Amino acid sequence: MDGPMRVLVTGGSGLVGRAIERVVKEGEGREGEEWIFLSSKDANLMSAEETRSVFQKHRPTHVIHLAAMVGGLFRNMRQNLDFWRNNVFINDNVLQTAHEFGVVKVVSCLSTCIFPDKTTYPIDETMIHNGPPHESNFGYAYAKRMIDVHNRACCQQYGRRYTAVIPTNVFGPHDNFNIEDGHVLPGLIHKTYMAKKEGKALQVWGSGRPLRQFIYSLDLARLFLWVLRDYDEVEPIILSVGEEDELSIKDAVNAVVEGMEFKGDVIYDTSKADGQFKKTASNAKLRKYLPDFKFTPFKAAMKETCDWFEANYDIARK
Ligand code: NAP
Ligand code: GFB
Repeated sequence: MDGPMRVLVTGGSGLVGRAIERVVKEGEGREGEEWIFLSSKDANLMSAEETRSVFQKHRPTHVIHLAAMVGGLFRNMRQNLDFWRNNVFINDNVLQTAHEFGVVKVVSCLSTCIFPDKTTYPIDETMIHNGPPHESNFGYAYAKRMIDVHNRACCQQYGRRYTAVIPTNVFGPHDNFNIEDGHVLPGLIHKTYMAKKEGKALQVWGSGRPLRQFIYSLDLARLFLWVLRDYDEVEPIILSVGEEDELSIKDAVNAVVEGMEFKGDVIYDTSKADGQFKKTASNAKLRKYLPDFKFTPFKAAMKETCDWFEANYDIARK
């Protein structure tokens, strides 16, 4: 990329946005780059008018588009229509407005949970549209898939080189630790914190058997900067640890128990849903580009996240 970049990060106040802000501030930012991190208070991106005015104000050359209605399995099961509509509005406003304001590049976000439920493994980037997603989050999944459709259509009609990344489950500081709406790791960390405080057992939802790959938010942030600067395909790229790093939910529970130094009982409530059993994704495409990228070891990342939550309990989203 030549010339100074003025990067607008939508969803800048969230889990991934805060991680990008930290790595930029701690040295990954470059001379002449300007970074603007938005929250919904700066603009409700479901409104075309508010989207235009925030683009008018900042005149970005590049956009990292993170803003979305986001949630764990249980919130998705409750609100498939909201996840569909809200994310379609946000995504169309941001991508269309970026094009109209001449933004050079937009990097948007899909997710490994949007792939077909009935599929062969490992999943790779070519399989996004090869069948319906899992029933639990089809609203969110289809809305995310439309980003890829939008990027391909905008490239064909206007030559725009807008692209998207496909992160696996993300965790880290500044996550949404709300037990009902959040993802599994922040939910378990919050529940373990309460169980310790109240001297009660830790209630895990589901059987603990499903399998997941988890990426630390700070590792994802470093990969986002590489995609923004050096990844030139319109085709999306999976950003995930390898298949060999896949864990069961039970393994994740044990890591949370260790990270929180919890000594109480752990109970599995199998009346609660398990969701997708697995969504094993290949990171071979990423490894082709970055064979030497080092992920933070899971237990170290978990310890940092647990320590962050305990130190920031009062201000954490929960
Ligand atoms: P998050 O912590 O829930 O943050 C969501 C961000 O979007 C916040 O900054 C929020 O602003 C903003 N936002 C939500 N609705 C908005 C609206 N109507 N107008 C403007 N801004 C709005 O989410 P995250 O986990 O960082 O996810 C970031 C991206 O990664 C999303 O696109 C998500 O789909 C994707 N992703 C996440 C995961 C994961 O496991 N977390 C996995 C794969 C992909 P406020 O702070 O003001 O509410
Ligand atoms: O992160 P999570 O909610 O979403 O993980 P998914 C759900 C898995 O963790 C299920 C188990 O197997 C749950 O039974 N689990 C155990 C818990 N205890 C808990 C708990 O306290 N809270 C939660 N939330 N789960 C999501 C998609 O799927 O993946 C979203 O629905 C999003 O759209 C996200 O893309 C990345 O990994 O199942």
